[in-house]
Parts: sequence; structure tokens; C-alpha cells
Amino acid sequence: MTTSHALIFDVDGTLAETERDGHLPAFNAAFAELGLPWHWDEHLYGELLEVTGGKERIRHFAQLYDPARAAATDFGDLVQRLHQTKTAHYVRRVAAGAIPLRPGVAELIKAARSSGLRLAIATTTSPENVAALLHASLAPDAAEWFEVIGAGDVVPAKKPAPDIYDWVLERLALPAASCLAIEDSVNGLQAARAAGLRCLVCRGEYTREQDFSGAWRVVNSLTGIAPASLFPPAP
Ligand code: XBP
Ligand code: MG
Repeated sequence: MTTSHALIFDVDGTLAETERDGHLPAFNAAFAELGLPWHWDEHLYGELLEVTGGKERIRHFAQLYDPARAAATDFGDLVQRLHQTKTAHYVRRVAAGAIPLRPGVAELIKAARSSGLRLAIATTTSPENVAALLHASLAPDAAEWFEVIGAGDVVPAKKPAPDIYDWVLERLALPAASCLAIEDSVNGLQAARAAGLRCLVCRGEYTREQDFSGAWRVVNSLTGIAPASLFPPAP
């Protein structure tokens, strides 16, 4: 294997189970802090995850459950303030070490580095969330292990659109055929496939029942996966 191959990791649900124990309580803390009568439970959050991106998810929820507020002229400002507040809560939780990496993730990333694979991230979540998770849960300098980190609003259309993967591939200056995406959700799988990438799916707590047709491989854990097995020689 040479440096002409790269692993591109999703973050939420793939590196760590961030949704239920990280994002969900942070959204609820932001709603309370800004005095909104909203509270998301685990089940509702599972449904809202269909929409990627925190701001997009808040808008979607308000349109369904609080349409009068969603129609107000200052709704866009409210969404921005809610999302900034939510991000601050999320980063505090993660920086305190509240969210461990999923089993096998740290081992795979370290083995991939040692074997000369290039590493990148393609995620819908905000860059400060990625930095906090890598720093607290992988290593203080872990953000530097990833040559390209594509996150949040650097592209206008979030997963399942391919844009974030296209953005990362362009910066890696590699063809899609030389890379493998690692994802946990059908939205992530569709984004990777639409960018022409092979995709390894590691099912997560919110995505276990999703349809992963089109995935290169589907697993329940990244434990024991050798980097060399991810780039088999062409037949
Ligand atoms: C993850 C997301 C993210 C987080 C929230 O999707 O949709 O939006 O839930 O993060 P994926 P922000 O794993 O497919 O990238 O609030 O920072 O947007
Ligand atoms: Mg994900």
C-alpha cells in the first residue's frame, strides 16, 4: 500500500456514537437556554436524523411541530443563535471526555497511519465539534493526522448530497477509486456513492435497521479490521 490511497471517515455515528449522548442533549440544552418550549426525546431524534445538519434539523422540526414560529421573520436568526448555543454545549460535553470513540476506531486509524495510508474526514457536523472530539477522544494532536477535514458549511448541500466528498477528494487530489469512505448511515452511504466512492458501512445505534444496498461491506464494528484488507489488489 502506498500514499496514493486514502481512508475518508465520517464522524457522527462512525468515529463515535455522538448523536444520543452528545448532539441530542446539546440541542435540548440550547432550547432551554433560549427559553423555547421544545424538547426532543430519543425516539423523535431518531426520526429527525433523517435530516443532516443541526441547523437544517432545527428548521425541519420547527416546520413540522411549531409552524407559526418557523414562519416568523426572525426565525433565521433564532436558528443561528440556537445552533451556536448548541455547539457550545456539545463542545463542552465532548471536551470533558463524555463521548468515547467506537470500538476499533482508534486502532484502525493508528494502523492506517503506520501503513502509509492518507487520512481525511468528510462530515456534516461543525468543524469545532470535530476538533473537540479528535482532541479529547483520540489524541491531543489527532486533528493533524488528517490531511483534509471537510466539515459543516464548507459546502452548501449536506449529505446525502456528494458535495462534502467531492470537496475532500479535490483537496486530496486523488480519484475516488483510490479512496474508501467509512460511514454509519444511509445518508452518508448515498453521499459517498454519489461521489463515486466505495463505502464501508459500520452500523450504529441509530442506523442499524437502515438499507445499506450499494455498500462495499457492512459491519457492526471496526474492531480487527486491517488497513491492507480495505484496499485489496485489483483482480
Ligand atoms: C451528522 C449530522 C450532524 C450532527 C449535528 O451526519 O447530521 O448534523 O447531527 O451537527 P453525518 P451540527 O454523520 O452523516 O455527517 O449541529 O454541528 O450540524
Ligand atoms: Mg454519520
